[in-house]
Amino acid sequence: MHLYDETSIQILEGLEAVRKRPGMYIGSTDSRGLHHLVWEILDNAIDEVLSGFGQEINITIKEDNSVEISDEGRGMPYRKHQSGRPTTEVIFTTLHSGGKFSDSGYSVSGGLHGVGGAVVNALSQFLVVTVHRDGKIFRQNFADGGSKIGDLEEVGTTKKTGTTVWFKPDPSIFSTTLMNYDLIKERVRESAFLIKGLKIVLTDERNKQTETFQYFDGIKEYVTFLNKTRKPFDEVHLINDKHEVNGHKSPIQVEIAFQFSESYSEVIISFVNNVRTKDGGTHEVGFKSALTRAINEYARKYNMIKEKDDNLDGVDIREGLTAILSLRISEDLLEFEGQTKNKLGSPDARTAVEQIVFENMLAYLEENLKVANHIITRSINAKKAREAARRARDAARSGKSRNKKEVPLSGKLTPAQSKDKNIVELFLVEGDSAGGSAKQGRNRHFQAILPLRGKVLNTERASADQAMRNEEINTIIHAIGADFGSDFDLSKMNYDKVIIMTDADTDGAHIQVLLLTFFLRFMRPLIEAGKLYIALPPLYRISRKRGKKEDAKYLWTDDDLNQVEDLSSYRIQRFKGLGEMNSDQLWDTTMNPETRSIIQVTLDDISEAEQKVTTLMGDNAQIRREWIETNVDFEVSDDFEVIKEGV
Ligand code: TSJ
Repeated sequence: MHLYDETSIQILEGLEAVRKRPGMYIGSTDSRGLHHLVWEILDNAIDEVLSGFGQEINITIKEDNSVEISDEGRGMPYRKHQSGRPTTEVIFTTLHSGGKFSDSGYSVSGGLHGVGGAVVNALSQFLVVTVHRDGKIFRQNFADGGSKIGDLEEVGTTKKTGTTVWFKPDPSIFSTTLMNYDLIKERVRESAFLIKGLKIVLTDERNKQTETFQYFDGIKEYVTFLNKTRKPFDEVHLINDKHEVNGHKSPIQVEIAFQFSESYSEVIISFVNNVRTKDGGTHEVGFKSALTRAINEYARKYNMIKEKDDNLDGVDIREGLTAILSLRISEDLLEFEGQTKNKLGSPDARTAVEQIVFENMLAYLEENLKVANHIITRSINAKKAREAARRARDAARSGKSRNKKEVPLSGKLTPAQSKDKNIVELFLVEGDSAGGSAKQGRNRHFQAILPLRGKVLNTERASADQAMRNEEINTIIHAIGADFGSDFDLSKMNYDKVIIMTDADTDGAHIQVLLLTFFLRFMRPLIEAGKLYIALPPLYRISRKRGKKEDAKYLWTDDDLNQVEDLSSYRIQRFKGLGEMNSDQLWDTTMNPETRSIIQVTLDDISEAEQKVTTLMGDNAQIRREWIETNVDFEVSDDFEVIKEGV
């Protein structure tokens, strides 16, 4: 009995540690951390599918923002563990049950290696696990951070097998407990693309919607999906091969789907063992280098580039490329790099991808001469355009150009007094009149204003050269001062923050998207460094007399307005645009770092952002109109995180 007590104390301490420092286990306690709980449970269910048991997973977001995830696998083991307690209970109450989940050689989907259940339990208001196994149904309940409500109980009989976990994140831990359907949907769709045949049914009981994700063509369909709004000039091509590594049991499995389109953007998304490698790594390097080598070899063979000419550059070849890389690598060959470990470091992955892609690509080009010629013609043009843009830029820099088109017509910029790159902010402001208010309202010491006239160029459908010649774009590039495209140099930026400030209406949303498209394509590192923001001007000002004083409030949404008590006693002012605010109001609500709210644009999910941007910016005006009409409240968009400053 003494032993048992000791173990149970240890266990309590284990979960207590998670509650004391949730950040250590799930990164943060904001919306991102909240969804981490969902990923943990989902990854466990997916692992069971990958082990070969069950093909279907159900996820339900309930009305109270609790989440239920179930699989049709073997059902968690429930018999007595060596500690004397049911294995199920051990899984949800100890942090040291990791390891025994994986026995396949390949480490499967990410996560906390088997301690996910306990971590989620520790951070939940309640958790219920139900196991269908051996013809019986077992259930156990936990509450308030993983405390046992009772023992594992047999609650019925069944013909099915599988595991169901229902949990509700603890509101005393998380700053928000609102489940984001779109975010979960993106993740679910990604998993369904990566694991052929896996069926995931996602239900949201808050607004009664259900969507099913299942792709029998895997990453091939992923590419088709990403290129939905682009104009591909060939079928999706699939490479699927193994590469043996000396002295290692399991080969590296390389699966790549790609397609070229008439778009100018390059989209490469990579995964290792079904986990996204957001920062790329050796597999992407191998892919790019093989592609560049194969195209150049082919182009020389058919005299599309002359003997004396330089090779085509990788960046030019990849214009219009959409590619998904999915590798399976055994644990012993896995290396990750970087602060967030999102970058693959394994040297063998580079060799494997490079060899497989080079051979496959050469054969592909020889068999598809028309496509090959088109890719090469396009990259020759891209190279010319890039060189022309560079010449124009250099000329503009040295002030030698006499060509009006090539001169940056800036001069509209109202600079800040300070030149301190660590504090200065650049506001990109819609329209001259709002620009005027912003100039008046700003803190001139550290805030610069650049008014933008009319619509910004749609850079999804423009070449780098065209973009460069566009006056607004050119002015932005010059103001930021860090060049653009492959020459972009974050350390040269003149500003600490670039803040997009538009009216809170449809046109404003459109301008935001156009600017996001531009930054995504030409200054991505600026976004990655967290330096791009969207200002949130309020929609309403309400005020009433209190004796001699005026009692005034700003409101950001219609919901806020409807929640005001005794609204009829207020005077309500609706701001149709930034220009309707006086400079003090603009400063207080939108520009003053102490009191404003701004959105930091993050690239949590590049594929999602990219998809959105192409959908919005591609040729399909209908889709764009629909999207904007349903998303006029742009600030609640999923891939952008709202940062409340001050207040
Ligand atoms: F995260 C979690 F632990 F809470 C969780 C685990 C959540 C969900 C929705 C599913 C699962 C889960 C675990 N599904 N399936 C399993 N499988 C096992 O734990 C299992 C089953 C059978 C055997 C066996 O050897 O018979 C071994 C294991 C590890």
